[in-house]
Amino acid sequence: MNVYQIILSTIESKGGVYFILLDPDKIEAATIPEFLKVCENAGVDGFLVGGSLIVDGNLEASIELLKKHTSLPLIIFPGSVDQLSPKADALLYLSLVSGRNAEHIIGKHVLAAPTIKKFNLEAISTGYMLIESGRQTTAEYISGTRPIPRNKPEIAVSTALAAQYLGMKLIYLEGGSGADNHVPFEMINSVSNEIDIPLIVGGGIRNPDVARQMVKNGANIIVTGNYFEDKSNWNQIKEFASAVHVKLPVDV
Ligand code: 1GP
Repeated sequence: MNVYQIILSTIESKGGVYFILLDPDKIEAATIPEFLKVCENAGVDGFLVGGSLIVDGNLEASIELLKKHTSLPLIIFPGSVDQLSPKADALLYLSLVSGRNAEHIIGKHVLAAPTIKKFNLEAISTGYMLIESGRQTTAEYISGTRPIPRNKPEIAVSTALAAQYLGMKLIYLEGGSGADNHVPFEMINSVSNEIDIPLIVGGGIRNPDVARQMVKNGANIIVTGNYFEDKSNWNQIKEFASAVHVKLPVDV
């Protein structure tokens, strides 16, 4: 099974997929083995690795380290064309369909394509949509695009449908890392009611109840990042995973 098939079958069997996003700038090699063990025991389904801006971290070394300590899927969540590695299991091939900056819709993809081919990386085409979440986020600033207004679910629905009709395999509603406000439930509901491909939601999720509400409103994949950079929160990883796995009994 490739990673996309694993995602589809996990949605089917557990009712939702729970991914944790790891930022190579924040990865501490010393704590990774313990962190990954906690994640595996808690039922986390895989990891996204990458970020809009990597300052000090080395993506390749981070993936190598993570691979040593987990067999869960490792998926690159690229912030730029140099965030590619043959050691990852797949790549979210993000097209920033909420924006009107051609570089982030198709330009960077042309530059990355030969390397993806050479690495034989599974590229999962993803309609990536920034949703207004309070303050300007790194992804907005770096991409030079404006997010979809949070009170305009109809724009989000039309954008997601357009991405689906263009053949994309996932839709990602992104509030942005550390967002003040997560993507509104109403928008998740409206988008998921109209599309036929899996829906990922991330950004500013700091509470398992919010994650569950998102899944109940139609999100299929939930991503959290920042929250587990603080070790004192690790004891909640299981709660998050259980909240997303709506088809499994809560104590599993
Ligand atoms: C993934 O950018 C998010 O979609 C991660 O956001 O760090 O706020 O969880 P947080």
